[in-house]
Amino acid sequence: MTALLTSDQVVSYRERGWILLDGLLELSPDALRDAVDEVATWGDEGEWMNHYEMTDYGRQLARSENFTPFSPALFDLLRTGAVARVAGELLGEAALLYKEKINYKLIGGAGFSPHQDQPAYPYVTSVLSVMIAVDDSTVENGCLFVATARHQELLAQDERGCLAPEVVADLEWMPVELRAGQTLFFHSLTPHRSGPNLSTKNRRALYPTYNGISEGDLRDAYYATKKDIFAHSEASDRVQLSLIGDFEGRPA
Ligand SMILES: O=C(O)CCC(=O)C(=O)O
Repeated sequence: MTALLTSDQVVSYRERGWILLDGLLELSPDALRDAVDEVATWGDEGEWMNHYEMTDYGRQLARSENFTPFSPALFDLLRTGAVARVAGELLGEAALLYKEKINYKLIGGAGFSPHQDQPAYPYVTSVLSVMIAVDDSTVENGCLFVATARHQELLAQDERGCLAPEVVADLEWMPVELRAGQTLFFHSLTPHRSGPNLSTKNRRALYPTYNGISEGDLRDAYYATKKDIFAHSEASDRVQLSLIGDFEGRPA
């Protein structure tokens, strides 16, 4: 199979810790929006997981995850399509889907504290995060900010598993705006954060995470662990979406 990335693109990713790609998806932006809108209508009775947040506009859906077994369009997009192939080229071996989520960030939705993803991913070391923009993602509606070329090590953390304040102050943060249908691949140690959605439109994004095939198929183990931890977690001032406390949303 011919490579989808040039060797310059792979080198750039390895140096910078992220790469933005255009024109990769098999689905048009409209078809992508339809598939994500459908997941949002499923309700809470099922094997997928939905999480809610309180906003100034009321209780809103913040995240859905574990949906690819029930959405043929998103299964193909995330498991068998070009996104997984590029993830494999960046990991240096075939990529398996470790987990998948939709961050809805509807109008008034909260942002994410500065963090690295790796501490939220038990079991895997060779792992890659991806953001697929469902809506245009801008500074106003809460796009990602990243720190370039800072993915060589796990940086100091606070008690939530996010980056320690002195680390955050030391990093150079750069906004990465995406148009709907564009794809951002970033290393699991690339520091990133995002603000709230202060615009008048929703900012939905899909986030598949891949691990290298040499570490095995760990998706079921990840969701079993997550459901168990969430079933026993205590109430907090923030909604728990992840195995670290990166989400700044209020409990609903
Ligand atoms: O969707 C966003 O704004 C940021 C998401 C993020 O950093 C995460 O889910 O780990």
